[in-house]
Amino acid sequence: MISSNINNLVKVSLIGHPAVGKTTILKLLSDKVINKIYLPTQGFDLKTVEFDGIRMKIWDFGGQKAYLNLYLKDYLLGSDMVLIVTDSSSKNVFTSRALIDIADEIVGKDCPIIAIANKQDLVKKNGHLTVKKVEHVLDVKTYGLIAIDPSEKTKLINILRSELNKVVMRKR
Ligand SMILES: Nc1nc2c(ncn2[C@@H]2O[C@H](COP(=O)(O)OP(=O)(O)OP(=O)(O)O)[C@@H](O)[C@H]2O)c(=O)[nH]1
Ligand SMILES: [Mg+2]
Repeated sequence: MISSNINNLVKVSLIGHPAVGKTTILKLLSDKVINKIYLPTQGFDLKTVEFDGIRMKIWDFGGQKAYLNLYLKDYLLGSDMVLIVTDSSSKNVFTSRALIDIADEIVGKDCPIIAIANKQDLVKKNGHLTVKKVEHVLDVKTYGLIAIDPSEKTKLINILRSELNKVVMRKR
């Protein structure tokens, strides 16, 4: 566990194709009520969240092709952790695999790339993939999430906490 008097600042980058739930994940961390209206992120958004003495700057990058093609490298440089978000539909999971390969080349081996299999509420309803299947396709550590459900906030914080503890220990 990290001592609270250490001023740890980490850059966490959220990437993924449009409408997979990146901005909703940011809302889950910082808003009391989660607005479900889809407003595509233009460029990027940035929020600072703090727990356990770790200050996380969370960068939420718009998933539209124009942003990914032109700015992904600039955006990802300096990341301490990348969260690749998928909506768990098979089409999106398969196209996300390529995004992981691109990110991997940009950030290097000291920056973990973790996947979020979001929209797990749609597994039964719409035939979306289970966490296990998403992890099998993406071949990176994968956590399931329902970002529109405020009760999942603790789960998300625990995911970030356990992954970031490893990052901060390594940075020391
Ligand atoms: N059913 C379901 N819908 C979700 C979930 N998470 C997000 N959504 C919805 O998916 C839509 C898109 O969410 P956003 O968070 O705006 O998507 P984004 O990845 O930021 O999209 P861009 O900014 O275009 O890259 C919104 O209508 C959300 O309410 C989830 O876990 N389950
Ligand atoms: Mg967004």
